[in-house]
Amino acid sequence: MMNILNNYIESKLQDEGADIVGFGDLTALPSEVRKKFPVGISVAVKYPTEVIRGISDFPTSEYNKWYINLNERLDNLVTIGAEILRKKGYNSVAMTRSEVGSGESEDNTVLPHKTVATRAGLGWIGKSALLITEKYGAMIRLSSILTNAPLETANPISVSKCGDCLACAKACPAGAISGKNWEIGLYRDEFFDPLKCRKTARERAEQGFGGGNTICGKCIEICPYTRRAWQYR
Ligand code: B12
Ligand code: SF4
Ligand code: SF4
Repeated sequence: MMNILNNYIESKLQDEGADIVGFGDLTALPSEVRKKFPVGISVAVKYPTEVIRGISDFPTSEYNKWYINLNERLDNLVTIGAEILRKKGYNSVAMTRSEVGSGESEDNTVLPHKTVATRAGLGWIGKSALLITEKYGAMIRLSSILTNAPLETANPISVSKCGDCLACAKACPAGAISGKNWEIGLYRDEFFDPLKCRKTARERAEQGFGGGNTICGKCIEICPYTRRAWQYR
């Protein structure tokens, strides 16, 4: 049973265009990475199915447009959510792209959106290093809100449901995905190579639509959880 504030925030964010909203207990994480806030709200918006189907061979300009569009929508959504909470008298920070900043390198953030998402029960980290949701597979983009509001939190997800699947590892044109299963405590670089991915994603964006962005997305398109979602939506 969700409390009234959860329902209120969830429906407000859905009205504004969020496709999945979840509430996570962040207290297992060091206080400084979560800016001392106990709760993280994970917000996901989904790509249209045809846009993801369209990147089977190469990333397209349509995919690039949606990448830009969804990032803007997410920044707006979390800004609105944080504002609503502040009006209710709670502290909150919208983790927009400018607020997130970077961590010790350009491949790291202090509190990745995917960490908030697993805490909020949205999904698990796939062998691809992407968040995989039951509802839309990997064809989503994510953002987060940090708050001290008394929200009810979900059971975190700490176990992968990838099983024996190796579809993303086989399809990745960079060979960036080792095929090792994620579990809590397994650092990204132990199963995924961000440098290989970045280099190849740049090249493929160049080949696909003339470049200017680091996007590829084959690991989103090939995932059976993404493809399963195509059948229903
Ligand atoms: C840096 C970055 C990159 C780098 C590095 C990739 C990476 N996986 O880190 C590069 C340029 C290579 C890249 C590429 C891509 N990216 Co990128 N990227 C980011 C960014 C900005 C930061 C990620 C980060 O901090 N990584 C640091 C490492 C340590 O953490 P992590 O990879 O997030 O995941 C670990 C933690 O979440 C941890 N974890 C999970 N739960 C828990 C719980 C606890 C308690 C703990 C301790 C840890 C823990 O487990 C994971 C594995 O170790 C995020 C946006 C953001 N602000 O979060 C987007 C993001 C991860 N990217 C995204 C996407 C879609 C892509 C691309 C497909 C690009 C494209 N659009 O075509 C590719 C796919 C690469 C891939 N297979 O992962 C999406 C992922 C959506 C999803 N379904 O998961 C994000 C979330 C952007 C967004 N706003 O939606 N990206
Ligand atoms: S975005 Fe492309 S290069 Fe990067 S991991 Fe996914 S499939 Fe591989
Ligand atoms: S393609 Fe298979 S192994 Fe890769 S993330 Fe999806 S389910 Fe997991």
